[in-house]
Amino acid sequence: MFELLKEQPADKILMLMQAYREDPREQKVDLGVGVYKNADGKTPIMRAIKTAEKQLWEIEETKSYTGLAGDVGFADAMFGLLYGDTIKRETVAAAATPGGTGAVRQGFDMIRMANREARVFVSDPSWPNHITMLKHLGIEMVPYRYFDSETRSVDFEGMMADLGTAKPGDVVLLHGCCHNPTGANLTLDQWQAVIDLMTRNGLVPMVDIAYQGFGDGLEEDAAGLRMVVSQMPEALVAASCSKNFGVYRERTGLLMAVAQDPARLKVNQGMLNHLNRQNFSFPPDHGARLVTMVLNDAALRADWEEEVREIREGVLALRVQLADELRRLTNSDRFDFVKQHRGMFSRLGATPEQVEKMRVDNGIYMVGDSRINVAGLNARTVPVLAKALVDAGA
Ligand code: PLP
Ligand code: TYF
Repeated sequence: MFELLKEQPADKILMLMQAYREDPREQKVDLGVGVYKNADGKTPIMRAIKTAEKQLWEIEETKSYTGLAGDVGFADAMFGLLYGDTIKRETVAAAATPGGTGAVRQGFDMIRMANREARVFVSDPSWPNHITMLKHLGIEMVPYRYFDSETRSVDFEGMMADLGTAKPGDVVLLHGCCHNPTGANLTLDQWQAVIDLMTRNGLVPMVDIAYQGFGDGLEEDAAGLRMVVSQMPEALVAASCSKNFGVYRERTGLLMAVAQDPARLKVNQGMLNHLNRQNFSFPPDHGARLVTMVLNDAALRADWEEEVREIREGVLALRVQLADELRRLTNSDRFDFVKQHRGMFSRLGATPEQVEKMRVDNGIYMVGDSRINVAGLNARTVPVLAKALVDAGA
């Protein structure tokens, strides 16, 4: 049987991680995989998570199975974080999943079960796993223009034109905030225009939110999502806790089906439970429990919000430093977009050859499309990157 299998292409981002590890140079700089790193290059366990973990060790009495959808308390706590008081809890069916990836994957599964004809419109570019998972499931993917490589901001006209070709029942996949890989995001007016278009044409939104709190703030980063779920009759929402709670390896995420009509709740919840059961039965619980404890305890929550703020402001400061350094070196404002971008990533607009040159000459590792993880920089390496970019001719 195995001889029938073909080799699968590797994940480019994960391959880059491996190449970085194998590089013996001391001055190497890792701007690859989207993992937050502090100025020392470490990905620490967040303070509130560590405290919750100690508490959990004391109070946890069983490791028996949770429910198929995970602990309802996790969904309740995440509901508050994501939606505030913009929608009613009884409009949201939710199931814990292994990470945001699990949520996205099962969201796609649910689309396919509901409507075999539905196509999924995906931003060009997007997180590569969006595309590979759709392909894996045999769902037709339609790219929509998103990034203007000249201005390095959103090509909103192109986006609207492409979404205008979607048929009723097609799904529009949107990044909730901190677009991966570009760092370019919609304004609230643009969110509204997309919502109006989706409403007019009977399209179904799916929002993938993996970086809440890393852009402009916990509330600010959820604003577009909140507009979608409060105005549209239905939405799928995939949330990841990996980055904003720093629980990457615990695999903590949540898939939600939001429906204005509360009569949908029972069927939607049953469908989410069903999908969990088909794929892995019970979702992982440890990370979800820590997140729930942090969100529900006033002191832990305040400390967590403070640490998310420190992370966000640290990344923003690096953006400003990088843009300013590039302004100085190039005598132009053409890299100012770095300051406008939000979240962990920016697509710099260097060619694959220039990216390769920076890797070979300077030991700087970024994704081949010139996406950098800004959090991989520190005050010392910002000028190194800026100079390398200019030397490479970017
Ligand atoms: N969606 C986007 C856009 C992402 O960048 C990520 C990356 O980590 C995820 C989803 C899923 O993250 P995880 O499965 O680690 O929670
Ligand atoms: O885009 C990133 O770097 C993060 C982490 O298969 C990641 O989203 C990368 C690749 C992957 C899963 C997560």
